[in-house]
Amino acid sequence: MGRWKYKKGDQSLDRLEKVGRMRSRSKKSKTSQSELRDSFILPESSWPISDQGFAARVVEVHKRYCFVSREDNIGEVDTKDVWLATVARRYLTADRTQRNFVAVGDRVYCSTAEKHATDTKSDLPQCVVQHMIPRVSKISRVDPLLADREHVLAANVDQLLIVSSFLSPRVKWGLIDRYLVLAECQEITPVIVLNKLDLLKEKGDSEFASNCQERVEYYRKLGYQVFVLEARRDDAGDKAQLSKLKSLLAGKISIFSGHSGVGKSSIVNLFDAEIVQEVEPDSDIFYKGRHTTTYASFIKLGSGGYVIDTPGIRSFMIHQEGPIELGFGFVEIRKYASQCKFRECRHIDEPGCVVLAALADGDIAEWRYRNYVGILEGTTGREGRVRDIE
Ligand SMILES: Nc1nc2c(ncn2[C@@H]2O[C@H](COP(=O)(O)OP(=O)(O)OP(=O)(O)O)[C@@H](O)[C@H]2O)c(=O)[nH]1
Ligand SMILES: [Mg+2]
Ligand SMILES: [Zn+2]
Repeated sequence: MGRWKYKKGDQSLDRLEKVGRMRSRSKKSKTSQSELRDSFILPESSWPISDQGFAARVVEVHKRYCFVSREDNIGEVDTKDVWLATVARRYLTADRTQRNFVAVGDRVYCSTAEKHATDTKSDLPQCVVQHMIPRVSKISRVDPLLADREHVLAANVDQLLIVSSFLSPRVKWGLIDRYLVLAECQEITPVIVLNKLDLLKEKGDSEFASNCQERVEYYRKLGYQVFVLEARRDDAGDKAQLSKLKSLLAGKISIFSGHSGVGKSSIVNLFDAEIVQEVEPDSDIFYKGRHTTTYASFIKLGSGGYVIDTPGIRSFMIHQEGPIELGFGFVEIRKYASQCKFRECRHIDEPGCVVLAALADGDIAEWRYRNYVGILEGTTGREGRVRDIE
């Protein structure tokens, strides 16, 4: 459920979209669809100057509408000032390669709308999204509903917090690696957070525990920040780590992403979130697979900075197609890839492959290499399907 009340069963927004579609269709010959799309994305310097307009951040996205909050000229978002927004009708038929027009974190230009214009029962003030600033970065995946469409989960973020739990649910290292590839390619700083240390201590067998320890050290050696937390406890297990993470979040926009039930909302709540995030109430050790957070939302932290708490994702297929981008996303492969005999080397069985030599020497961990191959083969497989990897 969203954070702001919007009465279910109110058909006005659906109607609005249909009307928009009909009107735009009749004008289609005058303005091509791609021109339409291009005119939606406009740098701030080209925004129309109007008393009725204001700059805002998208703070929550629903199927037919979104919520935005005003942003001042130094980038402060007043997350208590919430508006119900719809995208301007003229864009609704534009060519879509993406699931949504806007994503959480998008910076938009809105014009105020008369209440009766959208005719909703919401008490919130209403506005229309007229333009969007080109995105600086985006976190996106292949849309699980339509494979050739992109689903942008969030835009304009500075940091990606990759959250996993050791157990309940069990950590998926392959998912962490996919997120790392995305962060490397988008030039977003990744931060790895491993939660539920208490469960690892209580329930994890020694082999699993030492395996986890080894991987944490390997990521740290690669230069990644790794935090190990117990978010259920007030002191999160380790005060020093918590205050370090707090200072890392201050002054930035960070997205928390990962599977459902790993403790994303619990961690957000440790940082004095302006709006307390709902957490799976049954803190039973066995996780039941319920999604507690259902919409990504943009939250101001009392301790400084903004975070985007997201619902747990079931699948995360990335867009990186070929070995060059993928090899770039694995930093230790990137280090060697330029020395391979062939520029297009996939580092599978090519002669003169320096990556394979580094693997044989133990410079590249086998499990990381396996994840690289898993992603590569998954995305280039004959059936064109993306296989999930562990
Ligand atoms: N044992 C243990 N449980 C934890 C810890 N952190 C969070 N939990 C529990 O794990 C469950 C899931 O936590 P949430 O914060 O709702 O997880 P989430 O990642 O936000 O889940 P979604 O919103 O569904 O994506 C809750 O019952 C928490 O109390 C921890 O460090 N140890
Ligand atoms: Mg949550
Ligand atoms: Zn190679």
